Amino acid sequence: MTRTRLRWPLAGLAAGLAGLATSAAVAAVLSIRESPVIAVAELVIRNTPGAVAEQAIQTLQFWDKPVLIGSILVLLLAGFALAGDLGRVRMWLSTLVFTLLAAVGAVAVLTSEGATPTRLLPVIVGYLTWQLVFALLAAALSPSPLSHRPDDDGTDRRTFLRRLGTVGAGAVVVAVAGRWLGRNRERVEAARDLLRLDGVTMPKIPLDATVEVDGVAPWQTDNADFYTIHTVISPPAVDPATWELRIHGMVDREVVVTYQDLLDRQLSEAWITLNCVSNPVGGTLIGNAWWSGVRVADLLAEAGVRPGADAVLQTSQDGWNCGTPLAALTDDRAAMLAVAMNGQPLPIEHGFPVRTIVPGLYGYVSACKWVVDWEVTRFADVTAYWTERGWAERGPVKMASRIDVPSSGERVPAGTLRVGGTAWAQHTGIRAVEVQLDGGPWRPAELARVPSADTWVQWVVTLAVEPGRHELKVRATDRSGVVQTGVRADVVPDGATGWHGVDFVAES
Ligand SMILES: Nc1nc2c(c(=O)[nH]1)N[C@H]1C(S)=C(S)[C@@H](COP(=O)(O)O)O[C@H]1N2
Ligand SMILES: [Mo]
Repeated sequence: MTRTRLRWPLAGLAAGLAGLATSAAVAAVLSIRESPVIAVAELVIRNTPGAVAEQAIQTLQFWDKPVLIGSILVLLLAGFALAGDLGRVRMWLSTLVFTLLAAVGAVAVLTSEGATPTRLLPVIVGYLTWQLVFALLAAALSPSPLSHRPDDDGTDRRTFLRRLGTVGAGAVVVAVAGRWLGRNRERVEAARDLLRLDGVTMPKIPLDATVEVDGVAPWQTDNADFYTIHTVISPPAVDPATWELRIHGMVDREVVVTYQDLLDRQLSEAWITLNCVSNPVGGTLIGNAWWSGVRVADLLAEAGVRPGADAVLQTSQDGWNCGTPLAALTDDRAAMLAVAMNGQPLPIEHGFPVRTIVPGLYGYVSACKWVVDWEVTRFADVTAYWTERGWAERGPVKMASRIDVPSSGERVPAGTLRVGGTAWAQHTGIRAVEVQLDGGPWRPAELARVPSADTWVQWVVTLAVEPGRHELKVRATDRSGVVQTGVRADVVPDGATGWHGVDFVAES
C-alpha cells in the first residue's frame, strides 16, 4: 500500500523531469540562451532587493548563482512530487500545480530582456510534456474499473514501471538530441565568425545618397535592422564546409558548386534593395544592403540552359522553394548567389552560407535563403510554396513611395516643415517624387542620388504648414514616365499599390 502511494509523487517527478528535458531541447534548437529555468533565476535576480542580493553574494561568494539555480531546481522537484501526489486525490489538482509552475516560467520568459513570443515555445512544450506524461503514468496507477482483485497490483505495477522506464529513456534521448542540435548551431555560428571572405568589400554609402532629415530610414539598412521573413521557426544551421548547390533540370550538364568554388570566383557586388511582397503601403518590409556574390547568369551559362526553360525552381535546405523567372536571372541585372551582406558573411537568419538576390523581384519568388538546389524548368511544370497558397507566379516589384517624416499622428511646429521619405521602382528607377498637402497641388520633392536603379531613393521637400491638422500624400514617377497609381490594392496576390498618406498636427 505505502509503496503504491510513493508511485504518485514518483510519476509527478518523472513527468516533471521529462518536461524539463523537452523544454531545454527546444530552447537549444531555437538557440534561446535562456531556458525557462534560467529565465526564472534571472527573474529572481531582477526582483531581489539590493541589500538582500549583497548579503547573499557576501555569504555565498561566487556560489550565489549555482545556489540560486539549485534552489529553483529543488523547489521545482518538490513541485513535481507534490503535483504527482495530489493526482492520487484529484487529477485536476496535479494539473493546477503543473499550470502554476508553467505560468511562473512563462512570466519569467516574457519579462526577460528582448523577449519574443518564440521564447514561450520551450515553456509550452515543457508544459504539454508534463501533462501528457503524467496522464500516461497516472493511467497505470489508477485502479482499473474492470478488475476488483485485491492483488491486481502486480500487473499494474509492471505497466507503471515499464512506462516509467520508457519516459526516462525518452527524456534522456530528447536531452541528448537537443544538446547535439544546439551544438550544431553553435558550430555553424563559430564557423561563420571565423570566415574571412577575400574579395568582399564594404564601400562607404555613396555621396549624396542620403537626405539629411532626422527620422528618414537610413539608406543602408544594417544587418541587425534588416527585416526577416521565413517560414521556419528556427533558421537551419548549414555548415559552409559541406554546403553544395546542385544545378540540374533542363541543362546540358549538371553543375555542383561548393562554398569554396564560389569564393574562388570573381565576386560581383552591388547595392540592392530587397522587398517583401507582403509590405503594405507605407510599410517597412524593405531594406537596402551591399551584397557580394557570384553572378547567377555565369553559373547558369556553365550548366547550359536548354531551350524551352523559363524558370528556376530554387529550394532551400529547410524545404521552402520558389520559382524564379529565368529571364531575370540571365539578363544584365545583378542577380547573384550572395555570400555576404553589408561586407559580412550572411547572417544565419538571412540565409547563411548562401542565398539568392535578384533586383526587381519580390523576395518570395527570388531571394531563396539557405539555397541548395536549382532546377531549371518551366513555370507550366511546377508550383512553389507561395504560389500554392494563392500568390502570383511572377513577382516583379511594384513602384512605391513612403513618407517617413512626419510620422502619422506626429505633432510638429507650424511654419517651415522638412518632409522626407523613400521611393522605389526597382530596376526601372525613380524619376520624380511629389507630395500633396491637404488635397492641394502636387509639389516636386528633391531626390537624393543613387548608384543604380536597383535601390530605393530618398527624397525631401520643404513645406509651409499653418497651425492645425494636415494630411500629406506622396506619389512617385518611374524613369519610363509611369506615375504611381493611387488605386489601393491589397498585398495578395502580387503586392500592394496606392499612395501612402500621413496625418499630422502643426502647433503654433
Ligand atoms: N528558405 C527561405 N527563403 C526565403 C523565405 C523563406 O520563407 N524561406 N522567404 C522569402 C521572402 S518572402 C522574403 S521577402 C525574403 C526575405 O529575406 P530576408 O529575411 O533576408 O529579409 O526571403 C525569401 N527567402
Ligand atoms: Mo516576402
